[in-house]
This record gives sequence, structure tokens and C-alpha cells, in this order.
Amino acid sequence: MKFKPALIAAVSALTLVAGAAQAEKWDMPMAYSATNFHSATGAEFANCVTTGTGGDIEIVTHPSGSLFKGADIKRAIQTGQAPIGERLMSGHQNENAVFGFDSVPFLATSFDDAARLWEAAKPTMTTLLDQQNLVLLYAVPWPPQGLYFKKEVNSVADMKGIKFRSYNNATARLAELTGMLPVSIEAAEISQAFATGVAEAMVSSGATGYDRKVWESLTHFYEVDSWLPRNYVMVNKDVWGKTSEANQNVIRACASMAEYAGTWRSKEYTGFTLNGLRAGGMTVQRAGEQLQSELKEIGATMSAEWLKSAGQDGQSIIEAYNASK
Ligand code: PCA
Repeated sequence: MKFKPALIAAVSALTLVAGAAQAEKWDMPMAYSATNFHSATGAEFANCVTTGTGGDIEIVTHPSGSLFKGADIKRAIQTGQAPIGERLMSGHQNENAVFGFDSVPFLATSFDDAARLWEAAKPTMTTLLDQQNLVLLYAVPWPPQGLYFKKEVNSVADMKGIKFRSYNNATARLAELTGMLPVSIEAAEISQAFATGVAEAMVSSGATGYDRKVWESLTHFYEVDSWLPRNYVMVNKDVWGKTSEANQNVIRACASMAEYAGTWRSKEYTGFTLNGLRAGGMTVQRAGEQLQSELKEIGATMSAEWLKSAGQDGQSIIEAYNASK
């Protein structure tokens, strides 16, 4: 028996409509620009979920802080204004010091150590987020952090009075301890901040400097490898609870792949973006010995301060990390 094409078309149109009626759209706010590797990873994760759930859940990413600004993303998800989103984990250090476990100076300075530190911290962070109505899905490290300036810097004394862009409590504290003036600015806005002189220096990865074309304003990048902070993706717990087990499994699988692929990208990007800064005309080199050793001292002060403020949770993370060596 032959079906008439028109009938087939009508039937498939009906199926599509029926499918669409059940589909949910999850808007996913992200703080960093679309060209950033975290945003690329998030976009792939979104596609993976949309495909894997057969279109039941369609995740739509909104990079560059376009839906919610970085500082507002976690609250938006906790309160259900958005079902899912990505944020810099240590950005929450101001509400609980434990969130800054990945920004303790010189605790984990390589991708391998950062991975061990994350394994050590994951149970604590999962519980902490759960208590805040959030389900942790995946976390990806930024490349190692170094210092950006618009002049040659060989010692902490050379930093005095510089306007320093910060992105969490640790970076603001670093500014204070080195005699600089911290000003908190989201990555999405740094090109303008440097161009207008609102900020003149920062600690960040080659990836962020490359992504924001900072060579238009800055001249030097010093590799310090002070820490590798993480972005993470979270879902509202009520939304998660209403998601079928089959779809939860798909989302978890996509999240594992995203963590793996994002980490791989971060590693690849480390050298690529430092070369990109060079191609932009910047001087890129290891911090000199004096600067390194002065920063180590400041790092020791910051580590002690963090341990004190992060209490028992912080202590357990460090113990688990040391035990994993
Ligand atoms: N880039 C982000 C956080 C760490 C990084 O490498 C930023 O500068 O905001």
C-alpha cells in the first residue's frame, strides 16, 4: 500500500507538534564570551543534552553574561529564574571561603595537581551546593594564572599603586598584599576597563588575555602558575528533581564528557594563547626570581588566611588532597 506524500507530511508534522509539546527549553546563562573555551564546551554540552534526550530538554546557552551577569548567575539558578548555568566557583568566596579552595596560591599549580585537588574537593562542594538548592554537574579548570601589566615588573615593589582587576576574594587580597588597588571587573568587561584605564593589571590565564585581546592595552605577561581556578555548571535542584531518571542519566553522561573535553581544551589552550599574546606584541615570560620568591611569601600568608576562614571543610579538602599524592 502506498501513502500519499501529503499524508506522510501531515503525519510527521503532527508527530513534531506532539514532540514539541513535551519539550522543555533550558536557558543556560554563562559569564564568559562565546569565543572562550568554556563557552565552547558549554555549547557542546548543550547539544549533547538536546540530542541525547531526543529533544525532551533543549539547552540554549547565553554566553558573555547576556542573560545574567556573572555575579548574578548562581542566585538566578538557586531561585529558579534560570534552570541551569555556569559560573566561576571561587566567585562565591565572599559567601563562604571554602568556594575559594582552587584559588589558594601555589597549592595546585599544574593540571595534574588541579585535577587531584578537584577530586579532593568534589564531595564537599557537592554537599555545599546541594544545601543551596543546586546540583553540581561538571567543572573545568582555567589554565594556570599569571600576571598582566603595562610595564616591566621585577618585584612586588614595582606593583605599588597599580589599579588591579580582581575576579574573586583571593585576587583582591593579592592586590592588597602587593600594594595594588583592587577593582572587581567581570572578564566580559576587561577590554574596556584596560582601554579606559579603570584597571592596569590583572592576574588571569593566557586564555582570558587572548580572548579579550589585552595586547591592545597591556604589554607584559609573567607566568606565575599561582593556581588554576574552575568554572562549574549547576542545575536548580527542583528542576533536577522533576527531570526523568533517563534524562538525568543523559545529562550526567554529557557532563562527564564536557569535563573531560573542557579540561583537554584548557591544556591545549595554555600554549596556544600564550603564543597568541606574543603574536599580539606582548612580552611573555616566567616571572623573575625575586618576584617569584616575594609572591611565594605572600602566597603563604594567603594560604594561612584561607585555611583559617574555610574552617573544617577547608581542612578536610587539604587533607584529602595531601593524602592523594
Ligand atoms: N579567567 C577568568 C578567571 C580565571 C581566568 O583565567 C577571569 O579572568 O575572569
